[in-house]
Amino acid sequence: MVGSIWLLLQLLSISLLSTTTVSAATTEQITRLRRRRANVKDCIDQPAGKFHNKDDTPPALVKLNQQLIQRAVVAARLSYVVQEFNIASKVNQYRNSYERFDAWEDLNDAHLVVKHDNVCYGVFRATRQRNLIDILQNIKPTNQRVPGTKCTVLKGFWNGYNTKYLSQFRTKLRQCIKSCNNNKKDCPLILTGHSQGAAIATVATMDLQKYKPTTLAFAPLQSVTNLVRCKKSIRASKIYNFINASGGIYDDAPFGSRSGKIMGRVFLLDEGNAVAYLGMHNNKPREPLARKIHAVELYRTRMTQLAGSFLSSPCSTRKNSLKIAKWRDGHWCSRNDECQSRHCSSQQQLCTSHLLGNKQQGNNNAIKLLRTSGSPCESDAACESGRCFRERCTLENGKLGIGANCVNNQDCDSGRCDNSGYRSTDDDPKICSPRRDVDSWCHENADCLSGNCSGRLPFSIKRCHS
Ligand SMILES: *[C@@H]1O[C@H](CO)[C@@H](O)[C@H](O)[C@H]1NC(C)=O
Ligand SMILES: CC(=O)N[C@H]1CO[C@H](CO)[C@@H](O)[C@@H]1O
Repeated sequence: MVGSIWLLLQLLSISLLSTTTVSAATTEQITRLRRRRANVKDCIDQPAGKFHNKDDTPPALVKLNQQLIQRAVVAARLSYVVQEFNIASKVNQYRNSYERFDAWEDLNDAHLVVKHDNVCYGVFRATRQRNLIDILQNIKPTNQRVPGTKCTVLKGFWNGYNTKYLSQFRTKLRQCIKSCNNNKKDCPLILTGHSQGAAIATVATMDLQKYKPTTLAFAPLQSVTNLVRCKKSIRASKIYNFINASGGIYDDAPFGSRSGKIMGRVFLLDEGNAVAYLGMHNNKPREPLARKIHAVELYRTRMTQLAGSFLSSPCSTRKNSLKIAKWRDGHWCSRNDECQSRHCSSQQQLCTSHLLGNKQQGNNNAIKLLRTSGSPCESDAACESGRCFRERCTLENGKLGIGANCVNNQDCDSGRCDNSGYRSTDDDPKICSPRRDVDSWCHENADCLSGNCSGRLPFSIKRCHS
């Protein structure tokens, strides 16, 4: 019972952090974070074979092309738009900016069909002020077969998809997909959402396989309950899951469930420009976790940065695609599967080169690579930024980035040192946390850029006010 109350609180706080409105100031603030130049070492292949453990396979490699990243920028923006209150009443306004825009919502869920640059997007809303029964449905380990498929999912996510407006949604989506007919081809379909919305997008992927969708899931909750059987009947390689990690800390929402799984490719996005590809269906737990880095606007910002980093990246190949491998030596880590070298030093929580018998080829030098922001350190000289503070490498301005352990607000580039939001106990560590813009949920004044966190009624949920 205590366990399920705890889970309930966790889900409630997911909903609190998921809902925001456009946060220009936060975006600005994050953009201000000095971004590392991608290092060539981030994208070179390691030689196959001779890894530390016999069982280790060479690092998985995947290419993300520019087109996909550009669509991911649009998808992340729409995952944010779908959170807006009364979105269904703003359809006319949005029709000025998109080729098509339809929206449906009820108390708990919302779906969008949007056409932009001849691509159709199906977009799903994350948990909001859900009624308690509905939240309990998310954690109740009941499964639901997705009709017409071999897949079963947690029932709460099926309910989130199977709304009373589902048939209208399907109709508009089909009309959108057929609206590119002049060149005899369907419009491509992207399914997307953040958090619970990302889990619902995964359910939609099963239902809408006939349109060969590409799925862009930001910080997905784990939804699939028969992964082994389901993944064979779905084009799972077209599902891309993006998970935020910053300063050695991981978004906790995608790692919370014991009964469901993430399906498809899994990517970790750090606070700089490095992306780690963890391979297909990677559901391994990572630590430490924080709720504070789950906020949807952070994903939107990060996708935009990723698109921006394309042209300057030494990793782009001539076909305009970015080769994504794993993190290089000197990058913080939690598990071996995040590192190019396949070795995450457990003492240091740092990717270190661990190839055997290759000393003369200079692999030991790799250990001396300068450490990235948020990585553990003992001396200034170890860090790319030239500053080691509270045992973490700082950003180039000498302040700690989001996710790094801190003591005072002044330690942090964001100006906010707060509990990680993962445990609601006294030993919850303090980390540099984002500050949020007007209308975002908050707990206290210092959470807000405006410094005013208040609720209209004595017991209403608090938001940042100007
Ligand atoms: C904070 O915002 C609320 C709502 O707009 C307002 O009533 C209140 O006066 C503000 N408080 C401060 C200290 O500005
Ligand atoms: C992938 C992603 O969204 N990363 C972000 C995680 O959060 C920090 C700030 O809280 C951002 O700086 C990262 O860009």
